Amino acid sequence: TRPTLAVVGATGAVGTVMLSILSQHADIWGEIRLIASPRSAGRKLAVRGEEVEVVALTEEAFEGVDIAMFDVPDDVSAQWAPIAAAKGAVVVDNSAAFRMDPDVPLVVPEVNPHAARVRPRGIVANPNCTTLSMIVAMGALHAEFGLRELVVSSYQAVSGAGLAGVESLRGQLNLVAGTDLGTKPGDVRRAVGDDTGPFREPIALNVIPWAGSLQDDGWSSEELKVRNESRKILGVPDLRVSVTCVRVPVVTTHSLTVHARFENEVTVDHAHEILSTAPGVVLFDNPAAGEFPTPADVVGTDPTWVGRVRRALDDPTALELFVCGDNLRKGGALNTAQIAELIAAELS
Ligand code: 2RA
Repeated sequence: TRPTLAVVGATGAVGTVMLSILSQHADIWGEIRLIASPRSAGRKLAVRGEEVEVVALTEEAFEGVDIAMFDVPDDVSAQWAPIAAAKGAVVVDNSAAFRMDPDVPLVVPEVNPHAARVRPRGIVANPNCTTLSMIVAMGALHAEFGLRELVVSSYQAVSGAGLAGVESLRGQLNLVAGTDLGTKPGDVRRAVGDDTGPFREPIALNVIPWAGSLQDDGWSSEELKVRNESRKILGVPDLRVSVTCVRVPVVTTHSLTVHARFENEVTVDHAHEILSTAPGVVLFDNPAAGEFPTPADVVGTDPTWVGRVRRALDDPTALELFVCGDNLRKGGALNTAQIAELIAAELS
């Protein structure tokens, strides 16, 4: 019999993309049960061409579930993922609640698929969307060259902050469209008003050097996630990682500039060879022809796109790259679905 899948958080930004991915991928599932907060229970959502009624998150909702995907806030996962696991489901969790738990594997199927097999808590974690937007490309380069250090800046889309982030950008763009705003200090802020939604500053006509919550010594939680998760996924606990996270007025698709330093000298040709054959990666790198990835073209696609590959002028062991990945697809729903498919193949 085919496994029963539960999608917990089916109505959110990632949940919505998940339902479309489940409708596009090979249909390996028996029942697909949609679970959400009691507020959304009773809503009907389309998956695999059928309307399915959303049920409320309760212990009974996990009855008979083989694999449960969670895309809910950290505290909801922390409470409910162990309940689902105790009911016998393998949980694939997309919150930060378990990512750094040594008894929970953190899995990217192109990079460390084997890790998904060892899951003492019955939980497998899905990385943060910012880590995921570059890690498939970095994993391929690491396997060939041995990564020593990453220096990263992110250009993160507003949907990383959920539907509220998207609404906020759209609302603000309406307020500034057709004006000459953006020419005097504070003019955008005054036009947009105090309600900047999930962001600390106006996001229309602006960039914000902040994502996540404040941690020690001025770091943001998002920056520490990229560092800690990259180390765990690549299996390099002492990898040197420095990250600055920046929010930009893009709806969906995170971009990152990466300075990657390796054990030995590297060449652009060799890096091109690796990136053009790595599963899940598209090399799009011909600046003479105007070819490099941008979020406007990458959104809605599955792979990690890489362009602007250069060898660092002052360090023959380092590469500079520009990477784009759809934060709701590979950055969230797609990677979760790929992990669930790996586990389903193992269970069957
Ligand atoms: C963001 N990475 O883009 C976060 C969400 N998980 O805000």
